[in-house]
Amino acid sequence: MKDLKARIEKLKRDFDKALSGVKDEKSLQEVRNIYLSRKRGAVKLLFEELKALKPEKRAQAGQLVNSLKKHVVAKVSRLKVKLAASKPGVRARKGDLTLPGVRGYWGAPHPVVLFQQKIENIFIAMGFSIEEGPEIETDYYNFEALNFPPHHPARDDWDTLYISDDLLLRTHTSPVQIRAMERRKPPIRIIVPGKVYRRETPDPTHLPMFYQVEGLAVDKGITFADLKGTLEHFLKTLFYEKLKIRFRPSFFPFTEPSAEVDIECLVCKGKNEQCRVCGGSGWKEILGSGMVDPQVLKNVNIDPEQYSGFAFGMGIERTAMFAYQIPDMRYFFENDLRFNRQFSIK
Ligand code: 2NM
Repeated sequence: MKDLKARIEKLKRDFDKALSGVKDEKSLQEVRNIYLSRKRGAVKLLFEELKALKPEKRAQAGQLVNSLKKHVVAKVSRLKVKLAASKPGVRARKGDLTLPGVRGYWGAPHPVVLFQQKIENIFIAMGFSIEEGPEIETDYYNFEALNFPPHHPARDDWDTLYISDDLLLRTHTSPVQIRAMERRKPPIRIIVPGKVYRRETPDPTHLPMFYQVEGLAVDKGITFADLKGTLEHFLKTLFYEKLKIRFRPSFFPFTEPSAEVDIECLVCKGKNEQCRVCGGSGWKEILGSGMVDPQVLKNVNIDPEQYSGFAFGMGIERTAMFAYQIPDMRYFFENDLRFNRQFSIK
């Protein structure tokens, strides 16, 4: 027994020495097998020897052999973990500070939102407030209150998407202005940004859904001069101070008189007869506008003998396309971040 104890102590020392020379998993496996191999490992051979001992000595001897087995198993598994953690590949991937960083996902504010905010801020500075309303409207708010009689051919100019006989997707944001005038007394100064819908096939200048900003001012003594001054200030602030502007007579069922507002073509300044943006005219139509028709005021119980108002409307994408030279309206809704990121920092 003394003899066995000494042999096992020596085996442990030999094992420790062999293990201290191990540098990789392969040599670790080799050292392990010398002791733990099922067929010819030292532990297995020692257990074989125990069979020859008398039963009363066998238990104690078994404990000695087991202590060798535990010693080897514990140290092998500890070294195995250590070797795996210090594999050269793992270290390089975790710790190579010369590699470029991983860039996080970063979105971008939508160009329509940015341009809408630009417009809003100019009107807020003039004392207007922002009004919103439903995108699903009734025939009354979208047409009738705005002085389109039922079955009037002027309705054909707005390619309406109907939900039922009476419900439709608003074709402009004017119904929100009707609702605002019903709810409150003049003075009213509001702008109404939002989505509108028309039955259109998408092409470079049309979409079935787009954004508009409309505006409305109603008070005692509002004249066409207020309309001109307000829109002139707005356009000169949005584009640049020396911008040339012209008002051209037009027609809308809900305004009388009505005017379309053109600005000088910023691309060719009227100097290119083949200009793709203005068609060579030197002018670009930007806004529709007019004095609110007395019948519209009557429809919302505002007395047209006491009050008058002006109103206007513009397409946000259309105007942003002109301002930034964007050739195709569909880019706004492709959700390509390479496009969206061009309109803000980062
Ligand atoms: C435009 C052009 C001209 C307009 C009129 C009204 C209302 F409700 F006051 F009658 N809202 N918006 C208007 C007038 C809109 O867009 C091209």
